[in-house]
Amino acid sequence: MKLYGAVASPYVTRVMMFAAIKGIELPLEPVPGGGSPRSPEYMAFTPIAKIPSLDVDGKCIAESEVICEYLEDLGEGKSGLPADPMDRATSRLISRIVDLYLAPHTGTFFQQMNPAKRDEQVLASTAQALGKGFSYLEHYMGPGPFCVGDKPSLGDCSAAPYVMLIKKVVFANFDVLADPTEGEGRLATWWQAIEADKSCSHWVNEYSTAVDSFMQAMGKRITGQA
Ligand SMILES: N[C@@H](CCC(=O)N[C@@H](CS)C(=O)NCC(=O)O)C(=O)O
Repeated sequence: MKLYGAVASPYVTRVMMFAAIKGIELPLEPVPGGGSPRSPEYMAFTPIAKIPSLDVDGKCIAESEVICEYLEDLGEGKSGLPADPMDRATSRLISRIVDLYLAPHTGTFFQQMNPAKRDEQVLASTAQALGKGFSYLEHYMGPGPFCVGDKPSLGDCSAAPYVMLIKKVVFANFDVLADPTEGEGRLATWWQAIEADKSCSHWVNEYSTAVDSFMQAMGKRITGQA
């Protein structure tokens, strides 16, 4: 069993962090066919053509959340979901909120990165939508300090890389929304728990470094240096 992808993806990082909190080994390899998800070789394996995908004896499991659920179903290592059914649902819901209410807005901020081509109206409405996404996270998180209880679970693995991406793309470049992981609120205590947990912080930091390289390359493109 191996995971195809690169750590520059929040979805790949989600799965690697999930494997880490479970304490299971998961080799991460570049996608077959030269590293591009659009290579014919990779598209024959998964026509969805996105990373990550899990190779289980040549069979493909696509979609990061489904891969995490598969790893959980294998029954190896520690549980990556809480024991109580309501808590399990909450952890899964946090993951779903990330995909449905945070992730769709990040691309717009990338498009608005160049101040010369910025549309302030688009920026304001997207910031409002992103703020709503954060309020959903905050609403459904349990008392914590993690998303649900005192151990990291699926919801944390989905939210932490994405929040790191939003820190780098949105909070570092636009003055449209306050970072809710700073200060005293529930998302701040959650972020502190993520940073204090070795498995979570290891993968958040790996991802952070990868995003920095990407942002640097992107900055050069915007300023015409590359
Ligand atoms: N819903 C998918 C999203 C995966 C995804 O969007 N991956 C991006 C990288 S962050 C990708 O592979 N993009 C390649 C492309 O769009 O060509 C999941 O959870 O696995």
